[in-house]
Amino acid sequence: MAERPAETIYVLNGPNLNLLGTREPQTYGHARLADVEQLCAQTAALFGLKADCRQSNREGELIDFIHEAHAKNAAGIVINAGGYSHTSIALHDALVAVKIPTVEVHISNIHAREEFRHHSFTARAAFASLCGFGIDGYRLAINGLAAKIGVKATA
Ligand code: CA2
Repeated sequence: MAERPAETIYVLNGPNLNLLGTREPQTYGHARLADVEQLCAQTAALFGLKADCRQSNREGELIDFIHEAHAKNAAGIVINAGGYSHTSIALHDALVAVKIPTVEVHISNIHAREEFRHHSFTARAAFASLCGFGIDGYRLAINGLAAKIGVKATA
């Protein structure tokens, strides 16, 4: 019998996250963005899902990725919008508009940092939000997303 094609989750990383592992290791750790993307691909595969990982330093491009996720019928979104989390009503609106189950991730514990990081617009558009687990937050987010959409581990 023919297998169904793997469903895709979009993993979106925002501004400056391309610098992961190269600066501020005391806050963001030593792992690089490529490590995050590998972790996401491996975790998604445990559920028979595909992780389509994107990073952009531009707000509009992140919005385009969200629209693309909708157009391609993505099963879910994991988003770390970086600094835009705290400022972008436009990203919030895009996530609300597409109605795709979304988990917000922050590598650092934003609530233990400066006050301006305590509020997140993207968190309001997500069904769950994780912060402070380092890059393991992405693995936890995909596990939670799979549970939310009713996808069980295949292995
Ligand atoms: O903790 C997170 O994941 C953040 O989303 C990271 C954002 C920050 O603005 C948020 O408040 C919390 C910043 C990403 C900056 O990434 C860098 C990584 C390495 C070196 C320099 C910046």
